[in-house]
Amino acid sequence: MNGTPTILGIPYDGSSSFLRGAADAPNAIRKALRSPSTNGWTEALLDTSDPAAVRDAGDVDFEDAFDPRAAIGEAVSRILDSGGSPISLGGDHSVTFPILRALRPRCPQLTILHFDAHPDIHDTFEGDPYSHACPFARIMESGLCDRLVQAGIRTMNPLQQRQVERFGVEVIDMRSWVSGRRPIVEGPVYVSIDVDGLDPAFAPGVSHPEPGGLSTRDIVTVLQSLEGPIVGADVVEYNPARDFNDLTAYVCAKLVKELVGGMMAPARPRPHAVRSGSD
Ligand SMILES: [Mn+2]
Repeated sequence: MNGTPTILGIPYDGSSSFLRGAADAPNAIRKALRSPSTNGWTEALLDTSDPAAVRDAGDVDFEDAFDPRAAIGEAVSRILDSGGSPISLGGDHSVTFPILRALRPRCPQLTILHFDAHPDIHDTFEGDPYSHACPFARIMESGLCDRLVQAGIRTMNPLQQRQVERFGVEVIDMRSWVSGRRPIVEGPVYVSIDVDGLDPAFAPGVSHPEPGGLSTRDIVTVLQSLEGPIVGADVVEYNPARDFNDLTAYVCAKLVKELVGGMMAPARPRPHAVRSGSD
């Protein structure tokens, strides 16, 4: 399954545990994507500004939504029904569970590649099983993927470590990242990027800054190495109220562009398999 890359704004931060603000991210990221300070081309020379190649489904409407997670699932299902693949702009990380609930029936084989400072796999957090600290517990207990690979983790605690072991999650924490371990993913993949997986030096505009993290280039390199297909993606937890000079908005836009590019050209050789012309 590989559809037309389709942007979906999810202006929802009602499950954030510390600060609100992520609901303002979708339009801030769109603005950076369209900014004349840069262009719409990926590094592999694919034009993400071509409206024939990339759609924008607008934002999930929460005004009349009785259940925000149902509204998110319905919006994702509409994209899938129309032959699209969703690239969701969060919103807090709680949105990933309803996205996957809508996506999984169409993807019998699925790996989730998850970049984050936090494992987000608490069974419940402050009494809320749908908190942004819990989406991967809900995803794993509902069988919404075959593999969950987490990278950038640097806030593990004993409670979440037990959950990781219970669900068989593959965790590449920052210590093992620095020693050279990288995600190895084959086949259909959903990419969930919590912007706080990046070091705050690269992405300061987040609610939970956690030093000692990934660089923008670290993530871009992994995205460009995915064989795909990329069946869906989200970029979550950007908080414009915490940003400086839109720096983090541009990081989000860069990641979105490379994700769109990955969807446009799913059958790419891994960079290490490309031989140089001088051989
Ligand atoms: Mn996080």
